Amino acid sequence: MIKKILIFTSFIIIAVFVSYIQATPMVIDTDSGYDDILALIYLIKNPNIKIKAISITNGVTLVDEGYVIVSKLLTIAKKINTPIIKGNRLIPEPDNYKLYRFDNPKKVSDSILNINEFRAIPAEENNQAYSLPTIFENLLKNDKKIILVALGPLTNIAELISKKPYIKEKIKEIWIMGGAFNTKGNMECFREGVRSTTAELNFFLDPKSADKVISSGIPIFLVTLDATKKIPLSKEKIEILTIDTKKNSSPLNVINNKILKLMGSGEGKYLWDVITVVLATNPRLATYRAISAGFSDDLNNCGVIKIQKQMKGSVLKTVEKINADSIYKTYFNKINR
Ligand SMILES: [Ca+2]
Repeated sequence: MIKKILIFTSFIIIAVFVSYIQATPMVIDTDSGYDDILALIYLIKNPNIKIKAISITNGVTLVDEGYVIVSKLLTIAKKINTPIIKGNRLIPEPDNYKLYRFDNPKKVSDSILNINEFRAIPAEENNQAYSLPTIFENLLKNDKKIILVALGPLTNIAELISKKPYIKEKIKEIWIMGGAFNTKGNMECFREGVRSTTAELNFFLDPKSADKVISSGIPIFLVTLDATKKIPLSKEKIEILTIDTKKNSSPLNVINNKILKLMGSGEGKYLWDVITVVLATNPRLATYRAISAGFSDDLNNCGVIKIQKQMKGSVLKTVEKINADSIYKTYFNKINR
């Protein structure tokens, strides 16, 4: 009997060890919106992913608000050792930026993330020496390349590449939620008398950084609005993704359900960042098209990207066909555990 237990225990140790060494190292940059939180829950619960750091960018929420949200989420998930980096606050704010702050960060941090009165880790308790360049400096010491996932405006990542260009070699690929090609954007922009509805929010908020990143030469997968619009968030989908907390009442599941309820279904509702992280961890759930893309010459043109005939930036891969049911199923299976 003892022998059997020993053999069984050895198997478990080996299995845990193998899954640990095979886990893909990932750094996440987020603007801490509703769908960002769901995407983080999915990655936290994914045993194939080792989150090396989370950096916070200005976007649908601001850096300081986002820091509270992410630090509370990590505390609830018992992952307090994951470095959280407060990113650059100096986003070049468009005139109408405030109009596009859809989410309600205070409601999220004060209510939804207050399960059992978990508190945010105050800034001084977390290691303020963290920065994206120092995190990558440390990661350079290991052989394995990092997958970078960008779920908000690309301010932090552009800064990282500019400050430490040699770090590019450490990045296997970047999965970016951003941009729109052949579809209407998700915001309206008025600049110099020109009205545009073609821009996507993340690129619109910091087009110069987006341009820098997609021209960086790092392999990039772009999950544009063209792709995410293929998977609208319907009432039925919300029901499918809602976890039966009577059977599985982990705090992250409760948060998943509350965020989905808060987001609601209907026109303009999508799980942009969830789709991005599910694909980043399961690229086979979509097909891709290699393109050459760049920004229109006028970077103030609301962050509109164009497919170019001439090779300007990196060769990017954009999502073409996407399997909606598999995306949702994969998300649900990973978090319902
Ligand atoms: Ca986001």
